[in-house]
Amino acid sequence: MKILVINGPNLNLLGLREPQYYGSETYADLCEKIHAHAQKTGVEVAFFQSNHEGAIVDEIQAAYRVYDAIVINPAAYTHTSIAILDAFKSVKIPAVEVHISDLSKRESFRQFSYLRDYCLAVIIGHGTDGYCEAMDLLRERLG
Ligand code: CA2
Repeated sequence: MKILVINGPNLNLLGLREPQYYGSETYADLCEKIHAHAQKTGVEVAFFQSNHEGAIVDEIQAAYRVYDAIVINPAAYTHTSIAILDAFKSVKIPAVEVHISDLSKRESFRQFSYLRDYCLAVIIGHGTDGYCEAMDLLRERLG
């Protein structure tokens, strides 16, 4: 099974600020953790991070017939992007949405997600472990 992990804007700076929400792991640590979990569970994994909405749309489109599933943390685009939702609706690749922080305890503008109804599941507030849980869920459902 081939899974693409997409991270949205500012997640390249993970570990540099707001440890109360995001912990102290860096983006490189996150990718290493996911890669190790993928190896242990026999999943092929690839990573994409961008600060640009269009680049994320391009990557989702390019994933068509290449990846079996996508794990995505759209970051701030969660709350704003119809374009990312439309890209998923076009390619119909199964996806799980992940958020590192517990959005239920944060600002009201973070309570809405354009993507959540498309996704098989949304994992919120489990820190970076949420990405591994998302991969397990996709393996169980689609594997
Ligand atoms: O909790 C999450 O994973 C979020 O998707 C993270 C986004 C935020 O806009 C969403 O509402 C919730 C923000 C990502 C910022 O990433 C950084 C984290 C630490 C240090 C620097 C950037």
